Amino acid sequence: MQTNVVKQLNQAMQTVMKTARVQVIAKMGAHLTVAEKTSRRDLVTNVDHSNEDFLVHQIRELDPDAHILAEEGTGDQVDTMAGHVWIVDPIDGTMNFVHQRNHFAMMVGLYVDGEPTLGYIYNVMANKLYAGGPQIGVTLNNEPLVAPANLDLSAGLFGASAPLLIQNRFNMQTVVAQSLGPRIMGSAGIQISQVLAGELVGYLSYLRPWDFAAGRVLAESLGLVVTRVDGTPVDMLSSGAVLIATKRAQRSILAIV
Ligand code: 2AM
Ligand code: CA
Ligand code: CA
Ligand code: CA
Repeated sequence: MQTNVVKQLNQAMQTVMKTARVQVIAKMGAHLTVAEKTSRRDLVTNVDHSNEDFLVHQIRELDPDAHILAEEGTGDQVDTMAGHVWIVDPIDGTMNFVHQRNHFAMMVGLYVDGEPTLGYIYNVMANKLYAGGPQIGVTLNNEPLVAPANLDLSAGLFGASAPLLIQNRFNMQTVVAQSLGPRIMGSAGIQISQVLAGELVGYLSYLRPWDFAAGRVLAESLGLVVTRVDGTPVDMLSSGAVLIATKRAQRSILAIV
């Protein structure tokens, strides 16, 4: 896409995200309807649905011919990355949203013929909007975000996922032991944004496409690496363990997992 088109789309999407934030905060104050999806730890609320409806509708207005992959099913059946594909997670960290009314994010990523193009991670209650892409750079609340220092695993905090750490999948306890310590937030979006900000040297979790679509765009734009645990490339149509890290931390982590 031409850079000026990307810039226009970016401005429009930032406005959409800010509107969505205001709506979500308003609805969060009222009664939530909470349902279990696959287990008592896998929740969906009326606000996940209403925010997804809103985001999908707004994206259709901005980019009518695009395909949209959205977690709660409002979008399209997407089985190819050809053309424009938007990937939407309306509330990331639904468990936090329900039990803490805090520490959740909304995320949107745009891929054009499979190429990471635009990404948005909005930490709603902290009011931190990470936005941008490889052509236009990354901003935090409209200020340019500097690429994080290329710290090794031993020099930083590591973003863990509770199930992987408890079960020691991918040797995660050793990974954590070599870092300065584990941090667990319960929101992939927030933990990825902490890698973007240089607060974590890496994050490893089992993720679905909407959990890391936005984060991948933003991370790669900042010189961070996003791969499977064996170092192979990710693709946006499959689920699995994903590592987002500095280049140095990634090398150390791949040698452990
Ligand atoms: P979600 O809130 O959008 O479902 C911690 O639960 C993190 O892992 C959240 O970012 C959550 O996203 C994500 N996640 C992915 N798959 C999940 C699952 N099956 N159950 C709970 N959380 C899941
Ligand atoms: Ca979910
Ligand atoms: Ca999610
Ligand atoms: Ca979600």
